[in-house]
Formats: sequence, C-alpha cells, structure tokens
Amino acid sequence: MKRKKIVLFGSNIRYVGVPLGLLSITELLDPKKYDIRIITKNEYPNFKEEVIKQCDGAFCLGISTITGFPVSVAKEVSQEIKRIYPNIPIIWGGWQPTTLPEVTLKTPYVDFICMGQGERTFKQFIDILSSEKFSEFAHISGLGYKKGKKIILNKRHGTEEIESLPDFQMNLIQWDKYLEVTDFGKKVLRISTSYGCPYRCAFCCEPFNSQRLWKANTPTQVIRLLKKMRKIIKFDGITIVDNNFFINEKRVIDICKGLIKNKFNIKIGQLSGRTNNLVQYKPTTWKLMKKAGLYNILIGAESGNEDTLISINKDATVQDTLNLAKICNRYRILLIPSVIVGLPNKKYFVNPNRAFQEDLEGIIDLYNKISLSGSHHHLLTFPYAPLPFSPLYSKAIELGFIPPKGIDNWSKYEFTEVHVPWIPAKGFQKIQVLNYISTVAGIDYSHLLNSVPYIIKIILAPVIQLFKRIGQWRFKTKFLEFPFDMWIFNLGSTVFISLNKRFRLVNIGG
Ligand code: B12
Ligand code: SF4
Repeated sequence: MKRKKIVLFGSNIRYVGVPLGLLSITELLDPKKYDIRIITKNEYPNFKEEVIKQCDGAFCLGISTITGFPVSVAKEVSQEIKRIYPNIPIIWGGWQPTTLPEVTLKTPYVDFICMGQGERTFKQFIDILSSEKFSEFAHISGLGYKKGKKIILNKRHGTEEIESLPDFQMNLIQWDKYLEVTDFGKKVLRISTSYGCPYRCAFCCEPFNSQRLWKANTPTQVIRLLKKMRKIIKFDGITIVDNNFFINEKRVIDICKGLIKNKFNIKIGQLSGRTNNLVQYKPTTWKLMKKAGLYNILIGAESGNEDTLISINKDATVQDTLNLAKICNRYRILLIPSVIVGLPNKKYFVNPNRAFQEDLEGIIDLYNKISLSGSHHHLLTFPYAPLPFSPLYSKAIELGFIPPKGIDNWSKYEFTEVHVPWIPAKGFQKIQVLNYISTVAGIDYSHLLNSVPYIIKIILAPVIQLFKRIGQWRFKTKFLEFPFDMWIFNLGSTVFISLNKRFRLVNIGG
C-alpha cells in the first residue's frame, strides 16, 4: 500500500531551535502508513517553494504557529496551498489556534485547528481523515473545524499524559541545522520533557490550556532520547523548554544522575523553574545539578513588590527570589529572573503613573538586593502584554486595552512590542534602560565572548567594565533618564555582532 504523504511546516521562521511541536505530533503516526515531511526555514531557505513542491500528492498540510509574525507566514503559505491544491485539508496547531480558535478558524485558508497538546488529537484527526468517516471529527478532543459556515470547537483535554507515548522518529529532520549558539555552548539542542503547569499565574495562558495539570516524561525516557540524539549529532549543551522543569525534585535528581552516569559532559541552560519550588531543594540536589552541567535557570520573579505578586496569584514571594539568588550564587549557577511592568492590578486603576513608578522602583530594589550577593545574575524586564486566555486579559480590557480584530491584526501582535495605554509613553524607554543596565551590569562576559579571539577580549574588557560601572551607578541612584550609555553600547554591540557573524545570543525564554 502506498504511504500517505503528510506535510508539516514550522511557520516561526525566526526561530532556530528543534521544531519540537511538529516532531511531537508525529509520535503516534505509523511510519508504514504515513510518509512525513517536515519543512522549516532552517533546512529550506526557500520554504514556501518547498511546501508547494512537497504538497504535490500530499494528503494533508499541518502548520505550527504562534501569535505574532509567524501567523503572517502561516497565512501566506496556507493561501498559496489553497490556491494551488484546493483539496488538501489544512490544519493549524500551536499557541495561535490554542488561544484564538475562532479568529483562526474564521479564515478561509484554515480548515481545522488543534487546540492544546497535539499528539493524540493529530493522530485521531489523521486516522479519521484517512478513513473518511468525517462525522467522527466531533469526537476528537482539542479539534476545531467548520460545518458549512458554522465553527465547531470540540471540548479541550488539558494536559495529557506523555509517558506512554513513543519517541518521535529521529530521521525526520537534519539535526545539524537546529544547533544553537548560546552563552553556554556552541552546539546546543532544544528538548522538551514535560507539558503543562499546576500553578495559576493570572497573566499566563497556560493554566487554562493545561487545566493546571503537569505531565512529564520519566528520567529513563529523557536519557534514552538524549542517547539517541547523541548517536546522530554532536552537541555540547541542551536547553529544555518545559514551563517548569523543576517541579519534581526526585525526577530532576534522576535525570542529573543519568546525565552524569552516561558521561554526557554537556551544559544545561535556560531551564525554567519557580522560586518557591527551587528554594526547597536539598543542598545535595544543587550539587548534583551543578555536576550534571546546570548553567542557568530562568524564573518568573514577576515583580519586586509583594502586593503585586499576591494580585497575580504568583504563590511565591519576593523573599523567595532573593533566597534563590543566594543559593544559585553558592553553586555558581546563573539566575535569570524575569519581571513584568504594568500588570493591570488595582494600583493601575487608581493612579497609573504612580503604579508604574512603584513597579520600576520595586524592580531596581530587587536588582540591587540580588546583586548585593555579588552574583552575575541578571534581570529581564518585560512590559506587560495581554495574553488571550489569561485571567488578567479581561482586566486589561477594563483598563483600556483594545484587542486586535481579525487574524491580520493578531499577526502584527508582537508580545514584546505591545504598548498598553496605562504604561506612560516614556515608560517603554525606561524598561529598555532597565534591561540594558541589567545586561551590562549582570552578564558575565567571559562566557559571552567565548567565540571571539583572545586579543579582542583583552581590548573589550575595560570598555565593558566602564559601562558596567555607569549601569551600577544608575541602579544605585535609580536614574533612568538620558540613557546615552545605552545608545553607545547598543551601537557598539550592533557593529560588533555584524563584524563577527559567528557571535550570536539566542533569545532567552518564552
Ligand atoms: C520555546 C519557546 C519559545 C521559542 C520558540 C517558539 C516556537 N516554538 O515557535 C522562542 C524563544 C523563539 C519563543 C519566543 C516567544 N515566545 Co515562547 N515559548 C516557548 C515555550 C517555552 C516552549 C514551546 C515548545 O517548544 N514547546 C514544546 C512543544 C512540544 O510544544 P508545542 O510547540 O506547544 O506543540 C504542541 C502543541 O502546541 C501542538 N502543536 C504545535 N504545533 C502543531 C501543529 C499541528 C499541525 C498540530 C495538529 C498540533 C500542533 O502539538 C504539540 C505537541 O503536543 C512555550 C511554553 C510552552 N511550554 O509551550 C512558550 C510560549 C509558546 N511562548 C510564548 C511567548 C509569549 C513568546 C514570546 C512572545 C516571548 C517574548 N516576550 O518575546 C516570543 C515570541 C513568539 C513569536 N511570536 O515568535 C507564550 C505564547 C503565548 C501565546 N498565547 O501565544 C508561551 C505559551 C509561554 C507562556 N506561557 O507565556 N518561545
Ligand atoms: S507563568 Fe509559569 S508558573 Fe505561572 S502559570 Fe504560567 S507556566 Fe505556570
């Protein structure tokens, strides 16, 4: 029997890492029945032409997409396929259809959507499409589709268990095309080892999507996957995209033991965790994590003000952040706490300017206290961007946020560039200044400059020291006006990066 061809396309063309979502949805598909082609810009710079070529004779096109710019790419490709092959069903999955199902399905070029996790939903969808028993679409949880002009959204499933799923097929991508250069390795691979999250942060879309369920692969499965990867590609680091890698201490211990026992000798970085969780870890676990190669941890500190943390249901305290910074310092593990300015809490309803000022001062205090422990930890500051599906979304609308209308406007919704009306116009520059200072003052450049010749390192060291000093002075005095040092530094960095193409910093976190 001839295998049916399924074409899968990753629309996030700015993203260099392993296309984990697309690989995952192939896990339950029988390779004897289905011939799967994964297309990304990494492997096919002319990705649109490649999708068109591969769709010849294909049975279905699946596209992974996330709100913002990738949606415009997904749209362009879908429109082209609909024009050339009007009979190929197109299904979109990923965070765009998960959080904006109706908007996505209303378009003429999307026939089906997958809301949330896709392994089982996609397998059932493909089987029904294959058997042509279309009335059974109604029984697939997480599926959205059209019946005439009507949009049908089936019930969702929350986080589904993943322990019983097989590993994805390893031969679907060319692994060397997905290696990333980071501050902790030159050949870093992305993996995912769990789904969902049991917490309830009010600005986040995950509690609704996961229904606060967290499901994970066993340590044995994680190590087995890495061993398979090691046979195919040489890597010196991994990054794990889980929302909360550290939820289960015993699991973390066993993964670390597995990495050590199997002599991976790699660095592990950009792992997300929770402060309240990690401060309870035993000292022996910290030692083990360090030995296994743990380089840095991302945590959502969210704010330097206790009342803000309460208002967003963070279920963690400012003191937890400070305690964690001390612990990380002890084990020389870099901590990257991120904070959000402009979370629409009560204070913004009363006096937005004052609330904004308090947010900034809270962050600077937090930073100053963290750096007192003499560490290289650095803070990332984000302006608040309302995420559809999160409890704070309706508060944002009450405060004057106008949601984009229609898919084209959502494709322009870049979360990092959203300007909510209650953050004062000048506030956005101040956020940039905070990030700049935190970067120059916090980053350990000896790691970052790994890829440059020794002589350049020697020349740059005193220059960076000067910028660090000015940054530290700004934080001490809380003076964020007239950021001439930031402008010069940014110009210098742009020139430096353009002259040294090998040097690249990956986007941190999600
Ligand atoms: C890695 C990551 C990134 C990477 C790559 C993103 C990507 N994959 O394209 C980078 C660093 C580039 C990134 C950037 C950003 N990210 Co991000 N990121 C993540 C993170 C941590 C993991 C994603 C991942 O790989 N998961 C593992 C894979 C296996 O799961 P998955 O991709 O979701 O795929 C499953 C399903 O979605 C579905 N599925 C996916 N594709 C398809 C396709 C088909 C056909 C089907 C049927 C099913 C299907 O099935 C898959 C298997 O179950 C998530 C959080 C999370 N845990 O999901 C945030 C997350 C996706 N990011 C988020 C945000 C906000 C951002 C940023 C805006 C952050 C910022 N402030 O800059 C940017 C910009 C994104 C953009 N517009 O380009 C939000 C998205 C919110 C939203 N409503 O869209 C998330 C959910 C984090 C959060 N809770 O806030 N991110
Ligand atoms: S922000 Fe992180 S910890 Fe909070 S609900 Fe979202 S994924 Fe969970």
